[in-house]
Amino acid sequence: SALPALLRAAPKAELHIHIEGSLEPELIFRLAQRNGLSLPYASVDALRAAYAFSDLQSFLDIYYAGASVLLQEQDFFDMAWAYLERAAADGVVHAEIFFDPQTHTARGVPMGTLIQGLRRACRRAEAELGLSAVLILCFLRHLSEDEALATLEAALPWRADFIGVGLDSSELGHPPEKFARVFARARALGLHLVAHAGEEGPPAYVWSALDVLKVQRIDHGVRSLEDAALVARLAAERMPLTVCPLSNIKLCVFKSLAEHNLPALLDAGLCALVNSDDPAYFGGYLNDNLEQCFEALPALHGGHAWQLLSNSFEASFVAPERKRRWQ
Ligand code: ES4
Ligand code: ZN
Repeated sequence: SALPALLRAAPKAELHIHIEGSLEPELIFRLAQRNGLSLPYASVDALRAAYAFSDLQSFLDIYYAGASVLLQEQDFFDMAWAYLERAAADGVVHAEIFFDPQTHTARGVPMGTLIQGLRRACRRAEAELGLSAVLILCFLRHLSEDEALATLEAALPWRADFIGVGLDSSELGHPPEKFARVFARARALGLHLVAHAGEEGPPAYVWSALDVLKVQRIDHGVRSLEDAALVARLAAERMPLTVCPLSNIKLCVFKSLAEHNLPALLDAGLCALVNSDDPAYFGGYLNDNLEQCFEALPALHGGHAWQLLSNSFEASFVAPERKRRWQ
């Protein structure tokens, strides 16, 4: 059944979206042309045909290649603005947007160029779309902690332009504790803390994200259900899990949406919410994720829908009084 019009239009918060993962093939080609770059794909369709992934790493390889067309401030603005317009159409009234500075600074793009382009799109969304949008700086976990520390220091002139830090990229072999010092530094700076954990990695990575990094949300976290003591802790602390159903299917975390554990996460009393992760690569934006879940998972009912939307605001980093108005 189609997503009820009410749910489609209902206000919601999106808290797990990589802005580089919102770069649609059409925009990749347009930016490549604008910047005089040639792509190893003949057409938009040829590029999209390459979006067949077997795991997280096979996706990341093509995701970093796609992001390589971003050079000028305007490129970052155009990417973020396209996402924000699509999010607003899905009823998103608040977005906490991940960006990966190291992907761009490694190609010689100055930190200020990328942050200022993203910031301009966020400000325009507030003014023209009634959508509050804030930024979360993510460290690439396949790189060293020293590189993460240098990235945080390089971003400090724009400290007012991001509300927190996160941890993404290749999870297996790069446990949260590898980034203990940089998260402690971010915490001392008053930044919010989140980390990807329990997407491909084991429950132990969720434990160390909580205990060593002291994160306030877990991104993905779907493998937490393998560990009953962890589930009890997550429920007791109302620790949010930013679940990304279509992402999990495209990256083969679950075989099909019908086998996704979203109903079990909610029924365990966890503060789970639905997000799009990398919508240009995984086949849909926020309402597509919700719609396909409700279609494939008969265990989900109206109460779950309400819970997911309520959780999205509860888990956000907006001020408590604004949260109460939404919930
Ligand atoms: C990501 Cl799905 C996912 N997992 C980890 N890191 C990422 N970066 C962008 N998408
Ligand atoms: Zn993600």
